[in-house]
Amino acid sequence: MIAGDMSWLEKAHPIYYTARKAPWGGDPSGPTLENPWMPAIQIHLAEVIMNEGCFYITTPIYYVNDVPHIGHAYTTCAADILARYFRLRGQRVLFLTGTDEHGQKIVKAAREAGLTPQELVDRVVVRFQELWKIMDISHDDFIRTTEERHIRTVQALFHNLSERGLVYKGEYEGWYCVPCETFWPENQLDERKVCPDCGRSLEKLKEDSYFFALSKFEKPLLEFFSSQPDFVMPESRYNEIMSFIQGGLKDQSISRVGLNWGVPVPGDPSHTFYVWFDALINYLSGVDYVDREEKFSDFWPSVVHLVGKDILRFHSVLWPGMLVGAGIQPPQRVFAHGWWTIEGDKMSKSKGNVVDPYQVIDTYGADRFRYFMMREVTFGLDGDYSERALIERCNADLSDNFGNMVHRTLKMLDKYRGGKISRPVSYSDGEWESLLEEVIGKFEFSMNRFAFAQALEQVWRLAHAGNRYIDKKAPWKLAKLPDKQEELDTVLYRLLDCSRLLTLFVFPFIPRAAGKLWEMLGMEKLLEEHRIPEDLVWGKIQMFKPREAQPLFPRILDDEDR
Ligand code: ME8
Repeated sequence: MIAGDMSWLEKAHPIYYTARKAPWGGDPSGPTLENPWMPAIQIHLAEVIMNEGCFYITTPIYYVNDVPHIGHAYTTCAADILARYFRLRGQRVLFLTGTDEHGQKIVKAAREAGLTPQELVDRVVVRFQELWKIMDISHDDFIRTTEERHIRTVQALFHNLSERGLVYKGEYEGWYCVPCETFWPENQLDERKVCPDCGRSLEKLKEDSYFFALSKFEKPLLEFFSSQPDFVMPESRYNEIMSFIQGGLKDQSISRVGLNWGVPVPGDPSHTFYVWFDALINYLSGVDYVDREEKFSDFWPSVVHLVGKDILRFHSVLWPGMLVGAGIQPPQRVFAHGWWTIEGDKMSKSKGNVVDPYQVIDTYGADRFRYFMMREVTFGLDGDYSERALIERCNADLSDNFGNMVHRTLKMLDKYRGGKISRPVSYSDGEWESLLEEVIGKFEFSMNRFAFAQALEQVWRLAHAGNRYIDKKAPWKLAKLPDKQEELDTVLYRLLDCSRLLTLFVFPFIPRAAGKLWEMLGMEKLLEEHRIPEDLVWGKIQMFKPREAQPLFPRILDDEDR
């Protein structure tokens, strides 16, 4: 396939533009990030398309010049939630994360630490891998760019592009930011010649380089963008990238000389690949592009990349350009999330305000950390991190609403029924049924758009309803009245059933607490073996034999409470 030929497009993205109503019957014309229930044609475009039930989700591969921070934890947590969610839906999921281990930045950090680059990356990679363990991240694979399988893939892709006449040797002159590993064109700089991203001084470099003919892909990429309005999400980012491409694309330098910490260019070992060319290809290494046709053809068509907004351009311009050039279809979606500031300030080492995920988890637990990041901020917008906000959010939602409802339910079951209860004969209830139906519709819709905060808002409507129901029905009063025993059974069973449904909904977000709750509910099958939406129906607990109820999220006392 050559640039200009768009036949792959139709094959890769079958037409799914048929107008369709929102699942709960609302008007589907125009959701915004802030208000996803508003109208838009995007609604039906925003569904994740599965290829044969496969879903491939990736995080950026993180630089190992330093230890992980909240930004890394954020993207990885979001990817984990999607992976768990789609697994619950019975899909085959491939969830890839990893580390970006080449380039000048690593060499510099190693030098400063008195280590070789290999020693440095071997040490720091462990910090990432351990963090994912304690955060309950369920990735299927972890890729390091120093691995042989990756090096082979980079070289294969280069070979592929060369064969198609899309690579040439020239001379590169530009302003380079070492910490950001980015070249800046003169026209984007002012006279100070500092990096527009990080503000640090740039170095002027002039050297031989291989180039990828990205400029040839201006038109194909614009056509692709027009045909895929949800290729880049959120919408504001899509527009930003579209106008960037409309501004014209330049060929991209893809190799460096004099830097041996990188993947060698085949046939010209004085060159190593530019770290971004190298890094992006990790997503192909993760599906064994070179060796395993089947894995690639199963998973690649449904690949979704989650990235921070700062690296969106690489993922939505250079990367699809490289792929189209090599005859590979572009990803299904690139979603750019916002940045965390810390108590209103930009997070930086020099300010000493970098949030250490290890510390947060140590103090509050992985579930609270995960929950806070996903609920506090609409995915796609910037957010502010503070311990106070985390405490308030977790106390309100996890302790006072969810935890309270479930705990009260289990305690009452124990007290009034010795922990055992059967499904009542007459159980159907229109109000509960329509509430659940609406929650499922909006939850699934939000999850498809990666609107995690909105998905959780929906789930909590069930917990609220449960709490209100307890207050209204006052089981402690029913317990005292002999003619109300049947009603008490129904109330308790409803609450128990509601706790089961809540557990299924929240499992992707707070897997540890959900697992514990599942056991407390006495459910026989493992949580992971249940399926949504099939099991999201009332009345699926047959006979309840509970374990002892433990509070899931004891309130955190903050300074004001003490
Ligand atoms: O960019 N808030 O790696 P990286 C939210 N190796 N996200 C943040 C953040 C913040 N304050 N700070 C950083 C790289 N991030 C490349 C990726 S992929 C082929 C190569 C996010 O370790 C940032 O937006 O610098 C990015 O998505 C991620 O951390 C990786 O950062």
